[in-house]
Amino acid sequence: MAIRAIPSSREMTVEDFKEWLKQFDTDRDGRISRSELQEAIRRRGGWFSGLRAGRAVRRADMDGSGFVDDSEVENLVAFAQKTLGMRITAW
Ligand SMILES: [Ca+2]
Repeated sequence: MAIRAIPSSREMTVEDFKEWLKQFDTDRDGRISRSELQEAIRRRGGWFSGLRAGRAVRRADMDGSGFVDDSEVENLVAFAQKTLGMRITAW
């Protein structure tokens, strides 16, 4: 599976962000687990990815399932902007 590189100088939309994150849904259950998010952070060159991934999943996970499902992905946008330095626009 090829991971699409995100040019850091370019802004991405929330849809782009979802597409990017979907690449890390390795078990293809349509949800992002802590370990899947950890891999995404690692690809971005983030530090303390395990800790950050766990915290981010907990914060985004509104229904307490332990996963970030499709409707909760938007809750990761602020995290990605702040922690991963991604520039994400509303549309
Ligand atoms: Ca998954």
